[in-house]
Amino acid sequence: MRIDVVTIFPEYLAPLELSLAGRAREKGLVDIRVHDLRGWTHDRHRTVDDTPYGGGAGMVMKPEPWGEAFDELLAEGPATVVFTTPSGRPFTQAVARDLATRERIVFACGRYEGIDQRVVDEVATRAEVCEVSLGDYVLNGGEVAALAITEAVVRLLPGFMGNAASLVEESHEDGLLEYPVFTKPASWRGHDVPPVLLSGDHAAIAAWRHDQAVRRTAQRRPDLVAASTLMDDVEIGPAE
Ligand code: 6GU
Repeated sequence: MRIDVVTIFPEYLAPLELSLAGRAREKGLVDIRVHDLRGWTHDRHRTVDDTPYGGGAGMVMKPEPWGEAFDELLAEGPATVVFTTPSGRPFTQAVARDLATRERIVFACGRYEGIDQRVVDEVATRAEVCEVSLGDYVLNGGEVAALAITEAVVRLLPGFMGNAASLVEESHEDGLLEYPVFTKPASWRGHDVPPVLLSGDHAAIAAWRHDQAVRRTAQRRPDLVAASTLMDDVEIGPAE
């Protein structure tokens, strides 16, 4: 997979060189390229923003540098274009799984009050486009979202994870939050590991974990429970 990121803060994307995405890079699973939007400006001040038509607070990203950026990047081949914006569709594990199937993703990181809408509309005439939000809160720009989405997608690439089971058992892969986990010692500061986990009874452990996942999801994320198909015959009650 190839990932291009266009931003006015390329140094914000430095963590992609490290850890997770860095490992995938070394394995040759992903080719990540970060681009400075100002490289597609032509004025002395390398201007990327201007005042909004219709008035109002803040600045809007000008269309011309973005247009030239996409001309150059899309000339290198087709891509799915992700605009990171708080007014986008919520990013979920399902979106991550979809993006993980793509050959190439171009992230366009918005700043200020956003990018001139005509950029999104024009790019949509020549590429598959999605506007994606990390969640219902406001960040200063889409760079953190591009980082988060890249990390969620890259770890799903075939060959990234050693153990396939570890992917399936995670929070959100089955529509539930993950059950609580414990390690040694069995007793710590007066808190004991639930005895079933020491029982060696694998069926009982699996049943306990599923029940815990359902309870935790019901308490913290009732919105997920409503959507879950795994709720058959499970009663919701207090966790402890
Ligand atoms: Cl993608 N961008 C910005 N600026 N704020 C956000 C966001 C994105 N997702 C949630 N808040």
